[in-house]
Amino acid sequence: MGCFLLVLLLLANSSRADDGYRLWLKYDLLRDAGKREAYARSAQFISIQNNSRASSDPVLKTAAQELQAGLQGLLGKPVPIITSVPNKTGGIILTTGTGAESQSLNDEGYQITRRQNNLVITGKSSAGVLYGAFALLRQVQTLQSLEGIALTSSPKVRYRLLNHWDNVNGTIERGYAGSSLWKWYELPERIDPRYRDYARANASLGINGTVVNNVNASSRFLTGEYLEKVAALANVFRPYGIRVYLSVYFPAPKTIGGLNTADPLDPQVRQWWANKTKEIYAAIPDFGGFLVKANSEGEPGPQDYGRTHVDGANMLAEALAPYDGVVMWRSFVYKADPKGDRFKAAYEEFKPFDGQFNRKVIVQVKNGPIDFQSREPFSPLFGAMPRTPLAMEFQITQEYLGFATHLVYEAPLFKECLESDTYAKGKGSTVAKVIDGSLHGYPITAMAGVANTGSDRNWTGHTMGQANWYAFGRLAWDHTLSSEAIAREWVNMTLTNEPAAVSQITNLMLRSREIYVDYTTPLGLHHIMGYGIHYGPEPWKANASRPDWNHTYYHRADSIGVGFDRTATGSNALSLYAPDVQKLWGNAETCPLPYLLWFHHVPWTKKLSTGRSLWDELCTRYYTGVDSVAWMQRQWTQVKPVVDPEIYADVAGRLATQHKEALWWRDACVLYFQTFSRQPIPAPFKKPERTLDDIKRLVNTYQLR
Ligand code: BDP
Repeated sequence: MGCFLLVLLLLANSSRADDGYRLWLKYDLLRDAGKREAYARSAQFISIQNNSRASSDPVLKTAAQELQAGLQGLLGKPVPIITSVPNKTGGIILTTGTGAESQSLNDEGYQITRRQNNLVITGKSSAGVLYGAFALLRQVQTLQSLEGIALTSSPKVRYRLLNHWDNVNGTIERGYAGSSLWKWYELPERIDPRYRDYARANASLGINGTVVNNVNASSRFLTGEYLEKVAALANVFRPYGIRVYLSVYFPAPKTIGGLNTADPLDPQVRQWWANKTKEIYAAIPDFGGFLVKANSEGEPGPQDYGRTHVDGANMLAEALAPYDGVVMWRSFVYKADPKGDRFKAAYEEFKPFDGQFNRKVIVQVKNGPIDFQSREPFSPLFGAMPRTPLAMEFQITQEYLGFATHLVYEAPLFKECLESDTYAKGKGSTVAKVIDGSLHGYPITAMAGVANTGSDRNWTGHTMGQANWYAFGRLAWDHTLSSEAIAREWVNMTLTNEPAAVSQITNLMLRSREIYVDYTTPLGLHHIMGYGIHYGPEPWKANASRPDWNHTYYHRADSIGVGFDRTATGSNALSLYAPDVQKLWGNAETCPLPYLLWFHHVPWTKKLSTGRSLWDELCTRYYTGVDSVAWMQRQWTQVKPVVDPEIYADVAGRLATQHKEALWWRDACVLYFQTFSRQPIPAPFKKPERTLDDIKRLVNTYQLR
C-alpha cells in the first residue's frame, strides 16, 4: 500500500515537470474549485453565430477550437461547440459583424460583453474574434472575473510582425535557442506539428505576420522550390490570421533570374520582379510582402547601380501594386567613415527621401541609432519623416543582452523608446504616436520584433526569454500597456498564480534590464561587447577592419574622461533631434545619467548629480550591478516552492551563469577604464582579484574561431 502511494506521489510529481513547450498557453486545471465553477457557469457551450459565411471561416473555427481546448483544460469539464443557439444561455457566442456593437472597433479589434446571460465575442473580422477568444482565455488564466465583463480592444498598429533571421541551412543569425523552427529539408511534404503551435502562440498575442527568413537573405527563398515550402507554412499559419513575408536578396534577378543586372530602373529587372511577385501570389494568395536590407553591412542594393533606396523600394512596391502586400525597407545603414558618426548615418541617408516613397512602402527603423544596445536614445528618424510611414524594429533575441543565459525582461526597454518624446509636433509627440500613425496620419503602421525563437524545447533557450516574445506581441497590439501589467500576466499564465510569488517574480523582471545595463554599459556606455559574437565584454577592441567596429570608437576613453561628444563641439549628432530634445540631452550638467556618455565626453573627476565623481559612479554601477544579480538569484530561490521544478532549475542555472559573467563584465570594464582614469576602486568595493590581462585572456577565448 505504502509502495502504491509512493508510486502515485512520484507520478503526480513527474506530471508537474514542465519543459516550457506550452509557453503561456498551458491551460492546466485551475486549482481553486470555486473559481472553476464560477467560470464554468459562463462557459457551458461555445457557439459560432449562425450565418453562412461564418460557419466555414477557418479563423472563426480556430477561435472556437482554441477556446474549447483552453476552457476544458482550465475548468476540467467538457465545453461543447454547438452549431446553433436555440435561446440557450450560459455560453459563449462568437460573432462577426459590422453592427452598432462593433462600431468602435478597427478591422482586427474585438469586444467581449454579456448579452442575455451569454458572453459575446464580437469582431469586425474573424481575426478580431480570434483575438477576443484569446483575450477571454487570458482573463481566466489570470483569474479575472467574467461577471459584468466589458472589454473592447483594437490593435494600435496594423502590421505586427516577427522577423526571423533564419537561414536556408537551418541556422539562425543571432539565434540562441537552437536551430531554425523551419525544417526546410522536410517541407513541403512533412509539416512539423510545431508550426501550428508557433502560430497559436503568436495569434494569442495578436501577431499577424511573420518574415520567415534572414534579412541577410538568400535568393534561394525566391525559387520555385522554396516558394512551395513557404506556401506550406502559410497554409498552417492562415487559420491563425498570420501572413507570411519574405526577406529578399536585392540582386535576385541576377542570381536566380539570369539577368545581368539588378538595376531597379532597368525595365527587364522590373518585369522580373513583377513576374516573381505574381508567382508568389499564385502560391500564397495572402502573401504579406517583402522585407529588404539593402546597401547595409555589405549587402547589395540599388546604390550598386547608382540608384537610391527610393528607387529600390518603389520598384518592389510597384511589383506588389496588384496585391495586398507591402515593402518594408530597412534604414539600418552606416558607412566606414572614421571621421563620421554612425549615429547619424540612417538619418542622413533617409531623411532627404521623406515623401518620395511609394504608398506601399514602410521604412523599418531600429529603435536606436546604433544597434540594439541595452540602452539607446530613440532613433532621430522618429518624428523626422512625417510623410513616410516608419515601422519600429525591436530586437527580441538577446544579441546584445546576454544571449539566452542572462535574464533581461525587455518590456521596459521597448517602453522607454516608445514613450520617448520626439517633440516633432510639440510636447507629447511620442515615438509610439509616430509608430501608431496618430502623429503624422501614416496610412500604414507596423511594428517588427527580431524573434528569439528556435528549436529548443522551450522555444527561447532561457525560459524567461518567453516573456520577451510575449511582451513584444502585447506591446505591438497595445503600446499603452505597462511593463508591469504585461509581466504579471505572463507570470500568471506561465509560472504561477500564487500572488506573493507573482509579485516577487514581476519585480525581479522589472528590475532586470537596469541591472544588466549596470554591470555591462552603465551611464550611457555602448557597443563595448565581445567583437563579432557580441557576447561578454571587450571594451579594448581597437584593431577591427572598420573604424566603426572598434569599441574605442564608441567610448573614446582617454586620460581626461570617457564618452562620445555628440554635441556641437563633437559630432553634433544631437542636432538631428528637435530643439527640446537637444535641450534635454545637450548639457552635460543636466543630461539624465542613463544617456550621459551617449552624448558627452565627461571628465573622470566630474561630480555627478549622485554626489560621486564619474569614475566612482561608474565603479559603483558595475559593482552594484553584480550584487543585484546575486539578489535576483536569492529572489528566485524563494519562489522555488510554487514554480515547476524543471523551470525552476533551468532559470536557477542560468542565473548562476549570469552572475559569473556579470563579474567578467565588471572586472573587464573597471580594470580597463582604470588604465585611463588612474584612480583606485572606491570604497567599500574591493579591487578585482584578477588582472586586466587575466580577464582579457579569459574573454578573448570567446573570440577564437
Ligand atoms: C546586427 C547583427 C547582424 C544583423 C544586423 C542587421 O549583428 O547580424 O545582420 O544587425 O540588423 O546587430 O541587419
